[in-house]
Amino acid sequence: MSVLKTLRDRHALGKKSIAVLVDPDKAEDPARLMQLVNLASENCIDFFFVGGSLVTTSNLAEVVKVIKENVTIPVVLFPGNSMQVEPTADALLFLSLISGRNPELLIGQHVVAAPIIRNTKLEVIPTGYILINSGRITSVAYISNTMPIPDDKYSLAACTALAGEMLGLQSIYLDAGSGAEKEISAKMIATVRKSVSVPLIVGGGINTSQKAFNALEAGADMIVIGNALEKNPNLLIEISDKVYEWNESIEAGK
Ligand code: 1GP
Repeated sequence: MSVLKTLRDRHALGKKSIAVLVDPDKAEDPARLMQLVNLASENCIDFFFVGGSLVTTSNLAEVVKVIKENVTIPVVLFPGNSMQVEPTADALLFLSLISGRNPELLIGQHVVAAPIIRNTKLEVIPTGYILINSGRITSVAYISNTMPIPDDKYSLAACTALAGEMLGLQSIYLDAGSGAEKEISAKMIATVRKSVSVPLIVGGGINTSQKAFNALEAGADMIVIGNALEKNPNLLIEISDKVYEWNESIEAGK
């Protein structure tokens, strides 16, 4: 099943999805990784995202292998650069960092990665990646050498997303950056949501079930949770309950 088709179908119905982000650098303890994989499976999490802005280990393939050997949840690569192409995953967010003006991350890395990706079976999901300021310099802002969009410049973010959609990008990922102090505001999510019709992914700093719910209610089709689960894996149970209730209410209203 295509990841993008799943997202589009759910978007059309108003249904929501959850992705658990695994940073290969933080997944070196096999027991903890298995705990997270099992928890995700028990709570019907929709996708695993795997990647990071800076991956210093060679653990990427191993993380994908552990997930794929144990559960059927699709694994979507969330690469920080062209080196993070792992053919055993299911799909890859082909990210263009459209909030920035670094040509390497708008098209440069893509040129390098494209012929490698073509020789895999990875589903390629062209995605407009938009960084929103979260109150401090995140790893992704630093590594990407780009300036995030100020968190009160709603129209700037909306026009950036719209331009991305007009360029043919098939989803938009609004990110405050991993471990962000401030999650992306409901107003920012709602404004961007109104500007595009493609699926909207939102992540960065979502560390309570209320924040997750707020993002979904504001218009996120999928929320991405990473950092918070390192401290409190059980948060996933609360968040998946919220998403389950949301999706059930859609079913009931049919
Ligand atoms: C980061 O959106 C992801 O790119 C997830 O962020 O680790 O803060 O949940 P967190």
